[in-house]
Amino acid sequence: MSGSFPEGFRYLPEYFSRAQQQILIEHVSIAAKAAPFFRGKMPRTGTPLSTLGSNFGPLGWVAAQSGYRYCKTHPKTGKSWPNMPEELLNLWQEVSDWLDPPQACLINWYREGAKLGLHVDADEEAADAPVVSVSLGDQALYRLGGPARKDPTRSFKLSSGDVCILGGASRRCFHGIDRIYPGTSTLVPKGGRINLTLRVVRGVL
Ligand code: MD6
Ligand code: FE
Repeated sequence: MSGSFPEGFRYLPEYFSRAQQQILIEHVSIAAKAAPFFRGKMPRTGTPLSTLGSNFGPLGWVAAQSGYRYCKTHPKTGKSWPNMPEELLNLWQEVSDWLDPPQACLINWYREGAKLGLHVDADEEAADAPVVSVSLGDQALYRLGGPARKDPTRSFKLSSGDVCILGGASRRCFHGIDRIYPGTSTLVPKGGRINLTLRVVRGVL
């Protein structure tokens, strides 16, 4: 790694112990029974995403051909998303500087070959609230750039238990996952990598 991180970006390697990671994965496994992983689609083109998604919390992020949006219910079951685990609410309190709790936690599952193109998280009305991200399972190659797509990027590996925070100016920086490294962790029962992203979506009414 070289150069500096954008203002407001924080990387906390090995934030969670193996035992804590196991508790988080157990929450994901239980949630996936009530709110099964589903494959989202790209807006307009309808191209399937290479990741599978589900959510915890009052709102869930859904990728559909009609657009990206936050929904109170699972698109297939029509039921509310499983409750946000206490451990994730605690994480938010510990590492974010934001008073309101997160409303959504996207659960993204990367199996072999899955990736996530360079993007900015821009579907939240609360555009200044930080996004807190937890990596579980296989290692991933993370790419972080600047506010313009053409800005130079830097790449580094994220490992199970790592936490990163996109706050301040970094909240509007491009980032993505170029690849995962299959078989580098035994944490996820069916293999792969799970990423949890905690977000405040909108002001509380
Ligand atoms: C991932 N992360 O780690 C993808 N977004 O699988 C993200 O897209 C992300 O790490 C917003 C804030 C932090 C992130
Ligand atoms: Fe993102």
